[in-house]
Amino acid sequence: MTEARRALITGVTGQDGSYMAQQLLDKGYEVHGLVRRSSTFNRGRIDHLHHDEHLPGKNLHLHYGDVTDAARMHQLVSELRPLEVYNLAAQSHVRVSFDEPLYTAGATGISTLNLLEAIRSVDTSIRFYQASTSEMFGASPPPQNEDTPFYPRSPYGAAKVYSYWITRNYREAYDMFAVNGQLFNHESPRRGETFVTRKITIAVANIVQGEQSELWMGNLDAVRDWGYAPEYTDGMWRMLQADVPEDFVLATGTAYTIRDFLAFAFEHVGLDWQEYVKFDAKFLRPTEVDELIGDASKAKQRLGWEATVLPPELAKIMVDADMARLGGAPEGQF
Ligand code: NAP
Ligand code: F7E
Repeated sequence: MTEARRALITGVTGQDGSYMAQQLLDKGYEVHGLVRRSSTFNRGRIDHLHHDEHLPGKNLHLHYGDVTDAARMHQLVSELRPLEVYNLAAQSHVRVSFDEPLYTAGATGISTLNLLEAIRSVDTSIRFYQASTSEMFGASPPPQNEDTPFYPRSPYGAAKVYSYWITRNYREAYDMFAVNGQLFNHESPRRGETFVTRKITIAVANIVQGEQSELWMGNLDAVRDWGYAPEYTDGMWRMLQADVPEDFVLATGTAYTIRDFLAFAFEHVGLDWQEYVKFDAKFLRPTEVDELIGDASKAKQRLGWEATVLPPELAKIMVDADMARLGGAPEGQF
């Protein structure tokens, strides 16, 4: 019997980490995930994958750790010797990064170096995926692709630019298979509840149930390119299977405003969003990213990757899941 391929995922408890773990397990990988110790359990998105690692066929193993802890990253890479590392951990909320810029610089920026240094000293053949983002393009006009200059508009975007360049530098300096996925917004029923799409779909479900009557929001004019998260984690995996290490944009190429997404979500249950949505300036950002529209033609050509779920359908998937949750459906279903 051949040995299972081993992968390490940081951020395994997050939206993308949970889909990545699920997909790698389905491919027969032995999956190791990094989890943060917290006083309450933070594993709702992976519980269905993890019930008991002593059971046969359960191949997900969790390890306590924090990506800001260089010694722990070195120890884990050295003990596990994974074939692939997916670095998905980050303080990922743009608005929050204005409140906690220094923390974000460490958790979203410098921490990437901890993993790259661990790989450099343990085994440079370990393949490394860095979760880069369209937020790095910021104010650069669309459509944005791999050649678009960076112009970050938040401490989060600036921290991710550092991670992008240090990943490229290690690829060039040490001949490592270290790549950046420059991913545009991707959403799902597992999306964090304070990101705009999920905030909207939870509100729709609550309103239908009579548990909410108003939805307070910020800038509704921003344009985003929203895709479906499980398709994007598949794209990450494809990047690490390529013959040569390269950076790729993943996006749908579609452009909708927050207003459009509100309309998709509310109309799905026969409601008019304008009757519920109110403005609260606390949801504005000191500097906004006005328009992100990705051009993923390189990923289509070289990886055979293409987004198929587009925002109108995505909104329906998310509203249906939040309605089912309120009706008592188990988390693992989504
Ligand atoms: P997410 O749901 O916010 O998940 C972030 C994960 O990182 C969680 O598992 C979190 O753990 C973990 N984490 C945070 N700080 C950590 C630390 N110091 N040490 C260890 N773990 C830590 O984010 P996501 O949407 O899945 O995104 C995954 C990655 O892609 C992130 O790096 C994000 O910045 C990037 N990205 C996301 C998008 C998008 O649209 N979703 C687009 C481009 C790039 P807890 O569960 O304990 O909080
Ligand atoms: O905001 C506007 C807000 O927080 C989208 C992260 O995954 O994608 C994400 O970053 C837009 C912004 O995502 C509210 O001003 C209006 O223009 O859902 P978001 P984001 O900032 O685009 C990128 C690619 C990442 O890498 C990040 O990790 O929606 N907006 N009203 C609002 N946003 C929020 N959160 N809440 C509101 O009430």
